[in-house]
Amino acid sequence: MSSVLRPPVADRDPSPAGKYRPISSHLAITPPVSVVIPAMNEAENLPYVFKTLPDWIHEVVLVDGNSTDDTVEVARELWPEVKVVRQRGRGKGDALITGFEAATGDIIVMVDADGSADGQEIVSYVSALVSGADFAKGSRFANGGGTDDMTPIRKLGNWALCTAVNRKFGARYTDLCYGYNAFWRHCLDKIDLDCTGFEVETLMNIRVVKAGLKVQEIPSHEYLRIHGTSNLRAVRDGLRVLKVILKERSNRRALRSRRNHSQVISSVRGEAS
Ligand SMILES: Nc1nc2c(ncn2[C@@H]2O[C@H](COP(=O)(O)OP(=O)(O)OP(=O)(O)O)[C@@H](O)[C@H]2O)c(=O)[nH]1
Ligand SMILES: [Mg+2]
Repeated sequence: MSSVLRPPVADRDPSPAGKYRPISSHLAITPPVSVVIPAMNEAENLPYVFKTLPDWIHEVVLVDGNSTDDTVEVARELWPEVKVVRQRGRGKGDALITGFEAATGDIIVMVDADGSADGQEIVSYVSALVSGADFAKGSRFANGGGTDDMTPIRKLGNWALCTAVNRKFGARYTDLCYGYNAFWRHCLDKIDLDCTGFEVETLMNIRVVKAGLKVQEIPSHEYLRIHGTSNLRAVRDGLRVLKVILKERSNRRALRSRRNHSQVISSVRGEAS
């Protein structure tokens, strides 16, 4: 089966936080980087996922969705220092929120466990963050990105939902429902995630815009899931995404009218005094 990909700490430079670590031929960074991987029955795919992770990352947090296969054992075999956490509830959103809480790095990268993401791209995400972005958002439709995995109908759905988010929230996204993203830990305080399912990426993408964070899209290539079947149900999950968009929009309207209302009250008070 799998063999150890990560040498034990004693055999490598532990690269303590605060010290510069080279992450490419022309870039060295100090912030520790955590990779959060939601995984539900992905034992067969994990060797491909871990194989591409760069060795300069600080920690890997694997969030197990009560897998009934050897997901946890395989992860431990491949990456002996992996931090395994079990999610409390159900769904990818719940898993990611659990993983973000467990991660200790200043930078957090979210990577799917189905073998569709190339860990070598992490350097592009991290480079964008250390160059000033708050949120590095993967895009399969930005120049240089691509997908082997999406059917035409899913592309159409993603495009329609992405257009709705751009119109309603003033974003300029080329992709919406994609699981490969990275961000500084401080973003979590501003986006306050509260969802359970596949709508999680959409919620993040909306809330980072609402919070006025600096978002940079990173061209990314999505490969085919290697083994197993997708957990995503296009219609069910598409509707969940749409519901989140509408809810975030009405929250925004309610906030705006509360603000206008309090401005009116304070100007009336000002005139009266
Ligand atoms: N822990 C946990 N992980 C999950 C859950 N649902 C999905 N995942 C993981 O989230 C990642 C993305 O799920 P996929 O089933 O590949 O869905 P997708 O990438 O949106 O869809 P495809 O493009 O068809 O693969 C994978 O690593 C899954 O194992 C869950 O309920 N709990
Ligand atoms: Mg997938």
